[in-house]
Amino acid sequence: MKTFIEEINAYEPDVVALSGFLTLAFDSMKETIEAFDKEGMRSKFKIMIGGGQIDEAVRTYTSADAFGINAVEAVNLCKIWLGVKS
Ligand code: B12
Repeated sequence: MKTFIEEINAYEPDVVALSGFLTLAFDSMKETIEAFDKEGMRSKFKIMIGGGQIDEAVRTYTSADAFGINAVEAVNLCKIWLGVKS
């Protein structure tokens, strides 16, 4: 979590993507996003999540902005968020 916050402060990304393959990852994704909130940085970037076990219910649970099922969707979400998709 600390590493995420340090790297986000260093790189100031438009999008942060979290990948989780185990159901165990749901809680750490939620806690990571809550930590962004506590740091006052949550509104500075969009958050997408993905991985085999991730669906809309997990997106709601973690408060991510979106989830994607594969790398193509990840790129499409970035294009929409950055306004480069027609
Ligand atoms: C390889 C693998 C491992 C390897 C991992 C090697 C490594 N260094 O990464 C090893 C052998 C270490 C492993 C260990 C374990 N594994 Co394992 N593993 C897998 C396996 C076979 C493939 C996962 C993988 O890498 N896929 C390749 C990626 C590229 O494909 P993908 O997951 O489909 O990802 C795509 C999408 O999900 C999406 N996506 C992924 N991330 C993101 C992110 C964003 C933002 C977006 C938009 C999209 C996106 O895009 C990708 C490309 O299309 C899966 C089964 C499966 N078929 O998924 C089980 C699986 C993930 N493992 C599982 C389990 C249980 C474990 C262990 C707990 C087993 C144990 N008892 O020790 C440990 C946990 C280790 C740990 N601490 O994390 C379970 C998880 C079940 C669950 N409910 O949580 C699975 C689902 C197998 C199963 N059916 O039971 N595992």
